[in-house]
Parts: sequence; structure tokens; C-alpha cells
Amino acid sequence: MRDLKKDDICILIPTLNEEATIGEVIEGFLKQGYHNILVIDGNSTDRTREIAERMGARVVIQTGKGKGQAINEAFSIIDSPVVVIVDGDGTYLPEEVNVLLEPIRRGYADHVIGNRFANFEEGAFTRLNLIGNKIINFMFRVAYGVELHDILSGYRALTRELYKSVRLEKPGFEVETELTVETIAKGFRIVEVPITYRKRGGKTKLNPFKDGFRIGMAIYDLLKKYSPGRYFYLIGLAMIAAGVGIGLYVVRDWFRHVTHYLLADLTALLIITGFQVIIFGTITDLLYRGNVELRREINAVSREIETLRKDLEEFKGRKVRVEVKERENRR
Ligand SMILES: Nc1nc2c(ncn2[C@@H]2O[C@H](COP(=O)(O)OP(=O)(O)OP(=O)(O)O)[C@@H](O)[C@H]2O)c(=O)[nH]1
Ligand SMILES: [Mg+2]
Repeated sequence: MRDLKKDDICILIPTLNEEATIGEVIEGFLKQGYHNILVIDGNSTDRTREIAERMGARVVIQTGKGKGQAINEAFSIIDSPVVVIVDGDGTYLPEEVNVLLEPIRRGYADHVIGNRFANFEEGAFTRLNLIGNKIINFMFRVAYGVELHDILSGYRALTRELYKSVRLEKPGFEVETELTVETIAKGFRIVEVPITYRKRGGKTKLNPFKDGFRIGMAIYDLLKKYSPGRYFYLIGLAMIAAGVGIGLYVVRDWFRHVTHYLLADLTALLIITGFQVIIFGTITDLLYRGNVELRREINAVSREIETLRKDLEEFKGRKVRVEVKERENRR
């Protein structure tokens, strides 16, 4: 997007009891020249909404519960060409918003994630959160085969084509995972840029065990939906591994002159079925990849059409101006 202006960008801040930091976050973005700010609040019981309104942000109370529901609802309200999502807890720097927007400005990304691991203050991650984040990112890379390192970051930028087409179904802290998976599955382009991560002001809303488990389950759940090939590979491999395990036991006892007929049958069954499931996975994977490839092509064509449309409008505008000038000169 060559001609992205600051008012074309909506700064979206989900909040739940962030009175300690929401003021400085909004002020930071105003200082950078971003005045289009939407705070979507989860019915805070402190002064969050009052402070946000006083600072000139638009404040909406979400109709449901959870960060995911809040962001989903905000996506239906917003219509700006680009949205920047940022937490209201003061952990991200408004000064770095331009770093985040650069790949979209240059036109090589539809979704930019701010990678917190590039530069984080001591104490910004608790030890548990750091380990949890690393495990989840590792799981994600293995499951989806995409080289991303901070899929749970709360600082990201998305284009309208993307945020209007993603389907978010999970209500809570799985939202970042879902956004990332939806982007990949729908053939949009995602990149990471290095950002700074600071220690939080106010109280955390995240339960590392409960939410960590939910995020792990979301990665698995979405895999079934969006990368079925890998899902079947895992099942097939597990069956073959079980078959080989039982088979080794059968063979060992056979050398000791004990024959397990039923277990031998089970070994064969598990290994053969395992291979069949893998073959089935390969076919599913081919279909899936073809689908994503097609979507990617469609997205590229849509972008091309949009650029041509803008060029045409510009050309028409110039032509009209020339004609008006010619008419004036004739008079
Ligand atoms: N609207 C809305 N916002 C929420 C809700 N839960 C959390 N948030 C906001 O979402 C942002 C992220 O929540 P955090 O508690 O900071 O979670 P986190 O960033 O993963 O974890 P820490 O910063 O390490 O505590 C914050 O701005 C919260 O106020 C919710 O139910 N509704
Ligand atoms: Mg936070």
C-alpha cells in the first residue's frame, strides 16, 4: 500500500482493567500522529474507559467475553485499510508502530507480527511464560511448517482484506494463534519484525496453565481444519510406531519359542493401516496445498486489480483537471 496515511490506520486496543497504563498507551500513539484509536473494553470495573474516552479514543464495550471475542467484534466495527492491534498494558512501544507497518507499506505482507524475542526487558516474561511461549512456537513450527517465532505476540498489523476475511471462533487468548493460522490457511502473506517488549503495568489476565493448555489445543484443533495432511501423518506414524513396538515383542518371544498369534495379527494390522493413513494424508495434503495456492493466486490478482483501479481513478482525476484547465484557457 503505497499511499498509506496515518488516518488509514486504526489502532485497536483490547482492554480489561488497564487503568494503570491505558493513558500512556493512547498518548504514545497520539504523539506518533495516530488519532484513529478504538478501545474495545471487556467491561472493566476500574477507570479504563473513562481515561480512554478523556484521551479522545473511541470506546466500545464488547458484547461477549474474552480477548478473542473482543477482537472479533472490533473487526466488524472497523473499516480502515489497516488495523494495528496492541495490548493496553504498556508492554509495547507506540514508537515502534512504523516498524510494524513498514512491510505493509512496502506491499510485501498482509499480516505483520512484532517479535518480542528480539529485545525483551528483564522481567517482561515470567520464566513460565518464556518457556510456555517457546514450546508453543516450537509446536506451531512443527505442526504448520512455517518459520515463525512469536505467534502469541500482542502487537500486530493486518490489512483490511485479511481482517475482514478471517473467521475467529475462539473466545479467549487463542485469538493470536487463530489469526496466524487463518492468515496462512487463506493464502495471505505473514512476516515478523523485531520489536521491544517491556514489563507489564497493572495485573495480568492470563493464566499460564489454563490459557497455555487452551492455546496448545487450538494449535491441534486448527491443524485438523487447516493442515489435515500433517494431522493424518501424525496418526499414521503413531500407528506404525505402536505396530513396530508390539512386533518387536512378538519377534523376541518367537525366538524364545513362544508364539503370539493375535498380537502378530495386530502388528500387521497396525503397520498396514498406519501406511494407509499416511497415504491418505498425502492425498489430503496435495488437495489442501492446491487450495492454499489457489487462494494465494486469487489474493495476488485482487491486489493487482486494486492497484489498477487506483491508477485508473488517478488517471481520470488528472484527465478531468486537464479538461477543466483547457476550458478555462479557452475562455
Ligand atoms: N476486551 C477485552 N480485553 C481483554 C480481555 N482479557 C484481556 N484483555 C486485554 O488483552 C490484552 C492482553 O492481556 P494480558 O493480560 O496482557 O495478556 P498477555 O499479554 O498475554 O500476558 P501478560 O502481559 O504477560 O500478563 C490486555 O490489554 C488486556 O487488558 C477481555 O476479556 N476482553
Ligand atoms: Mg500483556
